[in-house]
Amino acid sequence: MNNLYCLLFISCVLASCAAPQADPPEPVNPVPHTRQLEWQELEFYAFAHFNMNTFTNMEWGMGNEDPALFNPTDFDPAQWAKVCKEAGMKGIIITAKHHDGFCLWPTATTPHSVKNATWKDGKGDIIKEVAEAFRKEGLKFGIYLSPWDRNHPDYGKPEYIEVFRQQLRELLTNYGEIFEVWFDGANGGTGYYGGANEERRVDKKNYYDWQNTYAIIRELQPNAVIFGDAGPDVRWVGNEHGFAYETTWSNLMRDSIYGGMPEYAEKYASGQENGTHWVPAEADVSIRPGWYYHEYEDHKVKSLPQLLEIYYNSIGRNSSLLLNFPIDKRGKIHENDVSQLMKLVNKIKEDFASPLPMDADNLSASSSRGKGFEVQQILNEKLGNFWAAEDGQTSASITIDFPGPVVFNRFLVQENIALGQRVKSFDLEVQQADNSWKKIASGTTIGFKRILRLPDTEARSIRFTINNSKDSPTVSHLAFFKAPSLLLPPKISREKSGMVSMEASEEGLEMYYTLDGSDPAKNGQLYAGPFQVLEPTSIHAISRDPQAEKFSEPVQKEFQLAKKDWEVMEPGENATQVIDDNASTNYFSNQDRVTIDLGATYSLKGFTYFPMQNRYLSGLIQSFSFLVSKDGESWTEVSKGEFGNIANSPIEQRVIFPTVEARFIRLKALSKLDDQPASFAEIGVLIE
Ligand code: FUL
Repeated sequence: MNNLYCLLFISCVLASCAAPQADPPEPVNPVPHTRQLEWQELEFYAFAHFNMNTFTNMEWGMGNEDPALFNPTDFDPAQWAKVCKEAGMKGIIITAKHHDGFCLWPTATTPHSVKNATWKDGKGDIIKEVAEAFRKEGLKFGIYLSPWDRNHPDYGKPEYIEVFRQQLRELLTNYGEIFEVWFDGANGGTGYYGGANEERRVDKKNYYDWQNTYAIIRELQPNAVIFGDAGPDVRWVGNEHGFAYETTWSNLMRDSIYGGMPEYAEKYASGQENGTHWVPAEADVSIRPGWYYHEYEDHKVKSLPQLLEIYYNSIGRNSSLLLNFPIDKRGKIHENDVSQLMKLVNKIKEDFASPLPMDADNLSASSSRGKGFEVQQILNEKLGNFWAAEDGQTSASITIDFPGPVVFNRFLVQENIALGQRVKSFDLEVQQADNSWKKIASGTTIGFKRILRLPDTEARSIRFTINNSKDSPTVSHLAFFKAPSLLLPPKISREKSGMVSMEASEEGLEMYYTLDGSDPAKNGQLYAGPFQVLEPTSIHAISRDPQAEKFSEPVQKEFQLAKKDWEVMEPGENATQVIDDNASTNYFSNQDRVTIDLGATYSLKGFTYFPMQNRYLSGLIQSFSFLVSKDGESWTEVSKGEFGNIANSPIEQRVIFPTVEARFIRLKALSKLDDQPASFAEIGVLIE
């Protein structure tokens, strides 16, 4: 062979071995910005509500609180950082200023700050200490800055916008790298406003001139994502339960939205297939009912099953999870919160501990665009290594064969979102003994991550089919797991008569309870049927699987005075529903009030109002007057105030007042969130 032939031969061999890398698919717009991609990988991070409300036992302060009240006794940001690190959370966002206007850093813009707190004689700076503690653990730091300021005299006037921007500049300049800036949609309403004590509504769309505020953030912290209802980078999930949607697009019609628009949750929160901008969802939820610390919620920290629902319905549905800790009056994350958080984290670890082993040789796809995008790429967890179907294919399937039968109950799949969110619907099938395929699940959107919880399912082969995609689909990762089952605690409910029932989550479980606060696993009485509880009582209960000899985690339920002898003195068909001890039934009052005869005289020290729990809310009470009477004729007002944040978080409201003897009570709505008759799911009283 002469030299020329030899050269030709060698290059032919090389060309056939090293098939060229295929081109990646064209992106489907909108696509994420680099800062959004980095943020998406964080997935799970903490929210800390710690501010004036911590010391006044409020959810929304009015703005007239004395700064001296801010006085944590054992402020310990290193503990917060340690807890978050252990839980695998990637950072924290802290309420630098909430609606009451109190600033956690010594701002030059207002005296309403830590400068005038008792804490550290006014020389402290919470923001600095938290930022440093988190950085020390290698965690990220973000800020919540409430646009609404019920303290500032200029709120509602153009001058305030400059104050707000100055506060932002201080926070973005003096505390190192900020990963997220959080703007609340709740703003405008009654407040102190420097002593004016009036209502100040603002034009939420135009008042804040957001574009120029965003420009400050881009200039000072170019890597920070900005959170708001309308993004611009990350959007609100539309509820405070921590749940995204079965169909959750990261695409949003961003220009149709502004922060705090009333129809946001219903119309926009799940994103839109044809959304013009990339604005992924973030699910924010508190580990307790309230955002701020209230001692009476120490035993209302969310249970493991509740936290698992949140995890799977947020991170498992193309959203990040921002889990809130109401920092306590010491300045620490409360022990009960830490314990529940770790139960969640350990269970999630367990759920994903054993992926079904998938062998590269046993994977096949109906279409692959070529080298670099083979189906084997799904084994790799890196977003940038992905399988892609050929151009023009808007449906395709991946089949996974196993050497023998396998059992799974979790399915996880991710798209390479850097090229846009594409998949519109998919199915999951398993091959049966007769070789036919059986559909076991279907879904719509995937996005960054979609997780399905399934019953234990046996398979030899599994087929994942994308039925419809905006363009040729991509999958960056796909996996199956067998999560251990979770024994759930009993459900406890009480009727008006005071009869308490317990319900097990599965057949064959035993249930044990105590009425004296002691451990039901040790001292519990076996539940044999309904029993009566008339006085304020705390019930502790567990389920037990007698076969496996395993206990569930305990559950605690607080009951106030039973409503057995109560009567509603207001007209209306459904009036009794306000005292049936069932928060899913409602009473609507055309008189905007409810009057109740308790049947006997009690020493009352407070009342509770459970707002309606329906999907679409109406007649929710915003500000109230609470009156009592001994004879049902002459009435005394014992409390007047507002139910802060009731629109976004319709949880049970609890109001304490100086103890008073009374037999009759009346709750009157002074203002409501709409013009509908006032609604009441439940009313309760707290007695001495
Ligand atoms: C809401 C606020 O009004 C709550 O108080 C809380 O800060 C929550 C995260 O956002 O809109």
